[in-house]
Amino acid sequence: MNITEKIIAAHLVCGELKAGSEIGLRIDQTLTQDSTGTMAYLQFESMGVPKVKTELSVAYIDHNTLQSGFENADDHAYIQSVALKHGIRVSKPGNGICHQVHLERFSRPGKTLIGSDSHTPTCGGMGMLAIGAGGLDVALAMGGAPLYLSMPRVVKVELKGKLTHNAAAKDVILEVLRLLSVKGGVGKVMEYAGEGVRTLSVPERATIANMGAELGATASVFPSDETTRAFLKAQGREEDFVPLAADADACYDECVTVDLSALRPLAACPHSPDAVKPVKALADVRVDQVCIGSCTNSSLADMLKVAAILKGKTIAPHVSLTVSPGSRQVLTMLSRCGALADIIGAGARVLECACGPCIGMGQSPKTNAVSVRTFNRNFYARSGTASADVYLVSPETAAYTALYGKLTDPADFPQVTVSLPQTFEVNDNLILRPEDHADTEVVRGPNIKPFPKTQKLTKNITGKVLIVCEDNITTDHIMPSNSKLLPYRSNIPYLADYCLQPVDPAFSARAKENGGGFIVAGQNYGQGSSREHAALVPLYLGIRAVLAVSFARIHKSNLINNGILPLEFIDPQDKNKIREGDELIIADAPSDIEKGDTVIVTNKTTGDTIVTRLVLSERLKKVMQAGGVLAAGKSE
Ligand code: MIC
Ligand code: SF4
Repeated sequence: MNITEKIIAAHLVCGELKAGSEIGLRIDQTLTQDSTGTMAYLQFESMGVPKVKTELSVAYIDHNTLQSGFENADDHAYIQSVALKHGIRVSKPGNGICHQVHLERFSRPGKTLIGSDSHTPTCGGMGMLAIGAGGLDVALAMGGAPLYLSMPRVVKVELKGKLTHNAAAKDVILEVLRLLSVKGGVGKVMEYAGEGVRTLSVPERATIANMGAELGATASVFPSDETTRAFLKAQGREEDFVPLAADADACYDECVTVDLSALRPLAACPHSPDAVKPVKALADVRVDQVCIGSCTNSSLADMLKVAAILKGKTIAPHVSLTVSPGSRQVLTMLSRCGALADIIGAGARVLECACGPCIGMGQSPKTNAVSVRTFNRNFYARSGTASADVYLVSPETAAYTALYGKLTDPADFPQVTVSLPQTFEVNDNLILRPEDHADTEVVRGPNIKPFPKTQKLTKNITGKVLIVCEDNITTDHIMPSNSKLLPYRSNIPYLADYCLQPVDPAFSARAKENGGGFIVAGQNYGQGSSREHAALVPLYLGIRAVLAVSFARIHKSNLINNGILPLEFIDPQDKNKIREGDELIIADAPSDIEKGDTVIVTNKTTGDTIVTRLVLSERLKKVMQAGGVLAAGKSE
């Protein structure tokens, strides 16, 4: 068996290890963060489970940390209280980004983790099967339910050789993105193997696993070896170590090879993580802003490299440089060893240990700016400035770029090497334990509104096509997030006015005028974030079905969980038979679903009949018929 199969086999509750068939997995650990957490906990509360049934559940507060009104602080107070009451640990704001802190303090080889954040696979760097999911799936797992998913295909990513020329872990995953694209990983687990794995530290492996999310992959997994043991030992948790490797004769569904020695620094160009070019080819691009941090590249090793490059120098006069260490552990150690002073000395603006600019929580660049970031997503408008061009690079490239004021290839400079400490400084005093807070009462501020009610699937679903979108629409398009909107993550009626705004600012008004309708889209609809809001807001606006050429995994299950039909064109050309404003009828979805894998849609305006695909397991058929997973649970 390969590693993926081993972990799945050890957690299998139902189904078989046959690619594409539905499996149920026992979930050992869960994590939530605050921007998806409020909804996840409202849903969890509605299930009436007194205490979580997982081995470990942690609620992180790391996204909505700009408190420019009462809303975010209200949400923090709600999350802290509801989590402690139900047996969940709380990582307070300031303690760090969920994925970085989870890697340091809680990740364990061979365990399963799901999180209400698409970058949960970061802990795959520790040999966990770590999967991003919608808040509702995480709520269900906290209540003891398995996570259901299609048995993924397993792709072996064979790493050869060793990184040189200041190429970094970030360049490895950018290379995989260049090879496979943002939809290349859908339905797959990327399993890393080969002699090159041994040359990578755990944080480097985590960087690669993190951006597997950008491939659309279900998860990314590394072996657990002596490097893993050393990292756990340095975190004071050697007892959590177990070795994990693929059998010598393990089989894989696909294979990709990356020669680390041949890699040179890369950059993802605007506006997609797979628009990858060599940094050298971009050397004339003048840069206004450089941002270093995010769950992809904010480890101690990343920050030490940045400090080594910046030491004794000054950033270019036209550049604004921000640095956000990934956790309080990283920040503390940077400050103790003096590296923080080198970063500050060069002119960096040091931000708190949180997601910050990665999710548009401040630091939006100026009009038409070029912003170079060590983050994982450069989707259109995500920085908060729609006219800005965002490039994604390694910390090494970012640091040199900040110094020279234009995209700068670190391969032209001496190799930067840093070594990880034998022991990390551990201080978990910002992680609250439920056993110490037994009498917590749930605090609910006025910003917290109930989540919208789903509808049972009915015959004769009719309505207008409200929008026809292109390929690769992200959840950042469907439900934009920035410092102005994130405070309303627990207020769906408010957010509804911004649905699909970057694609068409009139969409929401049109949906309201027509009392709902349909969305039509191309390939990979809903890629990116796990935010369930990208389903809850359309639900609130009366969207009953989305017709697309294909869907991203998490978004598709968020739609099903909330009773919205995700219908795939069997013939992608059928998309061209539908125009905005056309009237569609789905005459009998309940019996179409009962009978098989297709749903018939009629375009009343043109007279065309369009056969769409909807492949559902027996369990999901019940969910769809009932109008979502909570409704299905109640009707059992
Ligand atoms: C993101 O990187 O897009 C986020 C913000 O972390 C999201 C979660 C959210 O929208 O709250 C994600 O990746 O799932
Ligand atoms: Fe936070 Fe950015 Fe990572 Fe999402 S991708 S969890 S916003 S740091």
